[in-house]
Amino acid sequence: MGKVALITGITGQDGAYLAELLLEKGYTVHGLKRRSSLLNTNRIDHLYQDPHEPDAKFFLHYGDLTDSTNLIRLIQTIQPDEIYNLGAMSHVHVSFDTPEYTANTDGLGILRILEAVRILGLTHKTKVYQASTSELYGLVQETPQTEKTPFYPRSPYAVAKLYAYWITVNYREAYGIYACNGILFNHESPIRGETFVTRKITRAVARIALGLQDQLYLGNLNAQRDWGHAKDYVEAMWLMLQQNEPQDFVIATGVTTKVRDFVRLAFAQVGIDLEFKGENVEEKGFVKACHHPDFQIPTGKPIVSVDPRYFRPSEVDLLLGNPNKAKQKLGWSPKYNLHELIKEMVDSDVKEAKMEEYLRKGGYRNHEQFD
Ligand code: NDP
Ligand code: GDR
Repeated sequence: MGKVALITGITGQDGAYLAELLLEKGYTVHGLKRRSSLLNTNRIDHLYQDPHEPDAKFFLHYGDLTDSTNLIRLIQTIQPDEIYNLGAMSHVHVSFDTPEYTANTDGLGILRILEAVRILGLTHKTKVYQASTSELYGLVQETPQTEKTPFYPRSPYAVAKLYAYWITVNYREAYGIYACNGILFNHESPIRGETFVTRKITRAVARIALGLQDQLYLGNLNAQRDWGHAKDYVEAMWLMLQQNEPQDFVIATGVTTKVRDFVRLAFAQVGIDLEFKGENVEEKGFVKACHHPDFQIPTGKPIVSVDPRYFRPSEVDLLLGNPNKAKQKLGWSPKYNLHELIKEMVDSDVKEAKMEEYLRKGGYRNHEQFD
């Protein structure tokens, strides 16, 4: 009999990659999905299996991390061997606008899961993974950051995740639950949410190259992040739950890059050389040269501008992880480097933008024109 896993946040970037990985490994995968007025399963539609089929291994359940009774009932019915708690209000900037909701979901969500495991007498059966984050380091006390670096969260999101981190440690120590924190640094992919900076950039690169958009507006170009590929990172989550003892691990590439350099590298992918001029809010990126035969953007044209609305009330300036413990104990190391990641993201967004261009050329504007 294969193992049974429950994934919260299955409709998100990591949930989709993890579900794919676990299905490949022969797991039966159950996912927690929020009810929404529009379909929110785009990232996992390719994994759908008809639940009427006798050998179906993929199931979705309505639920929410703010609803304890729902979580208890589902965990009782599913009796999972492993729970991956990936569900969260995961946007740092948005957490300043929705701090209480973020605390409830991102802080208390894992408490509800751990309590359900305890109440249902599953402490020795069910292993739990908590999606912790490099945002815990915030105002960094040490570089590179390791499992031992002190935390100093800088957003309602990070403060909520700090509670989640420690309640996971506490339930491990108090009740012997196999519970781990993966302290994951930023990880991206072609299915990254469109409002995180990497995807916002790669989408804009594609749309600007094809003439579908004029400008890209960004916030702090000087922030530095340790960016990896989500596919590599979900593998680390799985490895953490396959050890003899539960432990917490930093997962990172060990390379940090400025947002401004990510922008340059992404535009270079479509043959556009960018030059930055100005200071802070005046800052603009100008086209220095365009080498790609298919994309003709005039030299001197400003295509990137800083808009202070994207500045955060308190910022995390520099993140750089040291993944040595994961390398040694899990045998994990990233397969993708930043250049491969950016290439995959830009190529995928160029494909999407070409589809949009094709529809526009064919006269398509929106559904209303067919009413
Ligand atoms: P996404 O934003 O792509 O996905 C978040 C998921 O959580 C979605 O499925 C979302 O559902 C779901 N969700 C949101 N609120 C609730 C709720 N109240 N109840 C149940 N589900 C909810 O995030 P990622 O996949 O990028 O990240 C996965 C986890 O890892 C998150 O916890 C994030 O904080 C953490 N993390 C991410 C890192 C990264 O770089 N990606 C780095 C470190 C940690 P819906 O689709 O309906 O919105
Ligand atoms: P982050 O990711 O806050 O690190 O959280 P994000 O991509 O949102 O920001 C990274 C850095 O880029 C700067 N930035 C901008 N960010 C956004 N979103 N939009 C912009 O226009 C923009 N311009 C500059 C930000 O200020 C920041 O410094 C992500 C999330 O996935 C979290 O859930 C996860 O825990 C952490 O990564 C690790």
